[in-house]
Amino acid sequence: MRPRPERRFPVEVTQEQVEFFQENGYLVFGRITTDEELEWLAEIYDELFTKRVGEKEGMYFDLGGPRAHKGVEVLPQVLGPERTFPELRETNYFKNGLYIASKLLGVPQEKISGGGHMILKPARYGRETPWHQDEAYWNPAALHHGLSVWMSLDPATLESGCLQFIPGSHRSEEILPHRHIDNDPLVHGLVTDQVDPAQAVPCPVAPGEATFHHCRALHYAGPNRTDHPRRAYILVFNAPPKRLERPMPRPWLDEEAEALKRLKSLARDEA
Ligand SMILES: O=C(O)CCC(=O)C(=O)O
Repeated sequence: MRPRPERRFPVEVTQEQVEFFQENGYLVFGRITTDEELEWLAEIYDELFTKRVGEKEGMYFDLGGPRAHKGVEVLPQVLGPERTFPELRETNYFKNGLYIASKLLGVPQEKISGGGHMILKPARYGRETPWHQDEAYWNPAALHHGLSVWMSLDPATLESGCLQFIPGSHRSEEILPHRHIDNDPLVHGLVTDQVDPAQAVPCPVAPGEATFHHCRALHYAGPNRTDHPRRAYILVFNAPPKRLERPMPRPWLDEEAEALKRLKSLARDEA
């Protein structure tokens, strides 16, 4: 891999942007890195997906269901790309993302931990990412104060699957009930039915522009109906979570753990 381009791309955050995020649970920030860095990131991105890096350890899988489209993946995801490419933590994208996250969350950068994942919507058949709250995937024994930074390496439009948000949904007291995509507990992707899509605000972005969303904000991305892939690189930044005396129930996580256990014991019996 060629060396990381080093030119810095300084950003600032206005009080207006902080207030918009706190009120609405999302923010379209705009440009967050340089063209050179974007090109370099695209090479890394394509290598990770072509080689299906991390598949054996469960760090590469299809979020949209196992081989749902004629034997090919519809929503492949790479978790923790910085394990393979540690330089990803040195990028404008990562450093600016962390800086902006600290302003939006009102938490000093030193207290925030973060990492990345990548979701690819292949051209023409990339499946929708259904309505969900990110926190529904997370540890139920803690209260989370975090957000995601979402940057696309390609034009993200309504047709290719840009993010859409329900303004103010991050202020809900509870995590909404979720279920697994296709009601299959072995599909890692989650969906909630408690949403009014008429309230959705689509947020198209150009390559290298980013949106931010709170971990409880309801969001969605449509299928990719274009002839180009939609390559999203996402960073998740969290303040230290607060332990809860009574965990918030997340039965969908228990169902998934049970289904995986059953699958493993079946595989053992067959061996
Ligand atoms: O990229 C997508 O399709 C969905 C991304 C998402 O749900 C997230 O970043 O939380």
